Amino acid sequence: MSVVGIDVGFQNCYIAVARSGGIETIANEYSDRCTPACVSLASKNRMIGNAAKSQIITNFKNTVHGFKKFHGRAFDDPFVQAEKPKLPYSLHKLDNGNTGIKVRYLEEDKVFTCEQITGMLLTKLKETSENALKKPVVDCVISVPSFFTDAERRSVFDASQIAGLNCLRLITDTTAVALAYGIYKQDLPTPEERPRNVVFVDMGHSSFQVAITAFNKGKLKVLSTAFDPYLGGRNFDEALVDYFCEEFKSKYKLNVRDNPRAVLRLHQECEKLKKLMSANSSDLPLNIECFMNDIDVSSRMNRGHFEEMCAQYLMRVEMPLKVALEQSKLSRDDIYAVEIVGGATRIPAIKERIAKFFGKDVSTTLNADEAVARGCALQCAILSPACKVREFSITDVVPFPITLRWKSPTEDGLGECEVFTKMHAAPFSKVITFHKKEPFDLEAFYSNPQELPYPDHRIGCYSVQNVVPQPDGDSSKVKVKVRVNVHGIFSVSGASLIEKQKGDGDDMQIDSEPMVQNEGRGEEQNKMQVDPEGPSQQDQQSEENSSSSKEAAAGDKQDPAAGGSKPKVKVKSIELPIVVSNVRQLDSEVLTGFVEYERQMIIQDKLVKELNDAKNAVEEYVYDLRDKLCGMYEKYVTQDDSGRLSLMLEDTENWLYEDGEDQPKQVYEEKLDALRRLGQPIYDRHREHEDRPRAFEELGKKL
Ligand code: ATP
Ligand code: K
Ligand code: MG
Repeated sequence: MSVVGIDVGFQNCYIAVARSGGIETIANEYSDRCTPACVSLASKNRMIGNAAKSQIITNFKNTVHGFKKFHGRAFDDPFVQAEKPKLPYSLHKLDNGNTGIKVRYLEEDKVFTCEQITGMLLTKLKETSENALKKPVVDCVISVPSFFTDAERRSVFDASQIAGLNCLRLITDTTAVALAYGIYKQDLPTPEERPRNVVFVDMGHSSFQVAITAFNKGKLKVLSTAFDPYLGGRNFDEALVDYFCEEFKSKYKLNVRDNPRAVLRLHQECEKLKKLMSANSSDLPLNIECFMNDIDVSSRMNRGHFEEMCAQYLMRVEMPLKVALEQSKLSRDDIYAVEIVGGATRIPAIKERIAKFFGKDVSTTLNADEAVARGCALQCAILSPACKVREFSITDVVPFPITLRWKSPTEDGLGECEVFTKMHAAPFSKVITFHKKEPFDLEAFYSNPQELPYPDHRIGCYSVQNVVPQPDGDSSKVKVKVRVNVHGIFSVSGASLIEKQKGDGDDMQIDSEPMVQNEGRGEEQNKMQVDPEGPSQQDQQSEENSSSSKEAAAGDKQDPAAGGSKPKVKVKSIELPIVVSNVRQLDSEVLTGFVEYERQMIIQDKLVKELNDAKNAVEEYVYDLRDKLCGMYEKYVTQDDSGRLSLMLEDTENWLYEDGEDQPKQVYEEKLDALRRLGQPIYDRHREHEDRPRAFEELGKKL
């Protein structure tokens, strides 16, 4: 069982693994712990991560980056439409209306879904972790932004499946950070004491997230989350790019925007400049040689000017902090520390604004780049039965309230109820009881479309089938279980028809059960009862722990709304089928097809790699032997042989650049064998000569 945590960033991905007792962030084959979220498609293979990033400018039409926010989004989505003109690659409307990415791959025009592109990235991250752990990796935990809606989360989850991963949890970025912060803290207040409240702020390349979390020994509870999904480091890069585009227009008469390559280069330089300005407040140069039309461009920028230019973005830092604090119902004095992570929090003006709002210095206890991945790995360790970690319970929140609306064809039982309020604890299950004589439909949607950073507030439709009246013609009691699961995804997860009980009269009531995770082995349930229509949505906790029979528990439970006076009745419950529709997720056949296609692409990449390795081996041998023929092998080969061999090496070298440029692997292997047959005797003679004195020496010692 693998224990792997993956932070899939808009720009940068990190992997942490559990190894030899600790959590470690691991490096890829470039000795880089950061793997760029970048995929480049080519005529024979794909390049992913660092190799893809180096193609951004040369192969810009087929090098995909900045795709994280296309997850679960329609092509016509206003966000997608706003991004489209800024992208060097093409977007394409898929048959189902989703956003596709159009590239040239294997000499063909090809449209990939966002799930497939992220699937490719995850394949790379999976391989990197397999190389580090030296065993297959399947189980993992992946981070998502707190503001991701159901559609986006499902899409990321599908991507993980395409890559052959078993994602145990999609965890919120800031929750992962909170876990990485809290789990090692020895001095947290006991459960009876007042919790320690810590603010976590993460500004990455594309978004800004805030979470306020309460810690006690062995547990963390997220009190509130808030965000600006469209504020991140890239806004600051773009401000610089805009500025220099204008400047170069007047200074050099260059229309930079017309030249995608130039824009991409300018972007890279502006990002470097931005980072330099974080450490340096003096005037800094920007120079790009042969920028466009053979013109070298240069300019200058300083922090003060940069901050002026970015005032509109800096202004937006405060709002999510304010919202998070209000939602948490804490005051500034209740805050123990403000921990910042994410690359863009290194911008001094951002740090200052955060510190100013909370009236205290920000802390950088955690590694700003790796904390999310480390938290993911810790969560994965907690969820893995095979892994021993300190017990730590995590309670997250529902970022957007969810409402359920119900209707039946003939009965007039139309109604709705907010089943998950804003900042409700998650994961969480609730049981809702209906009284129905016929099948009925449930529609789930986010309660407040205007606050949703997503254009469609609908979550899905669920038809509860096979509902029939009781033998005496009365309504049947139908219990429907709804939940926000460990991934933060809503579902109607079950329905059952309960035999009639005397005294039922209410239209609907909700019983709720929070799920208390226990190292991932089954879900222990604390029964709670909530009356949704009651004035106070009070959670009455009855200390009943049952990890096994939910059905019996549900049946045995007294009707909370009907007063406690009725006798308990043993009842029978019948599972009802639910037909799910309008949920934004890949069809299972489509997903299966993508899984298979990803496997083929992996094989193709492997073949290309083996071919390249075989070709490189020939080239290396040529250079190596040529060097040695005039060096250490000189004494062990006749002049004639050496001359003949040199000629052959030269022929081979030329061949590699001409006819031998593009040959099957076997041809290179045969070529290498032929060369080795000639080189080996020389090598052997040299070796023998080297070994002889040593053998004598050994013999001498013994005598
Ligand atoms: P997201 O969280 O939005 O998905 P991400 O996780 O890929 O994105 P990070 O890796 O946290 O983002 O941060 C990347 C951003 O931080 C980039 O915009 C980068 O330019 C910026 N950044 C990194 N170092 C610095 C620095 N020293 N000064 C200013 N900005 C920086
Ligand atoms: K990241
Ligand atoms: Mg991030």
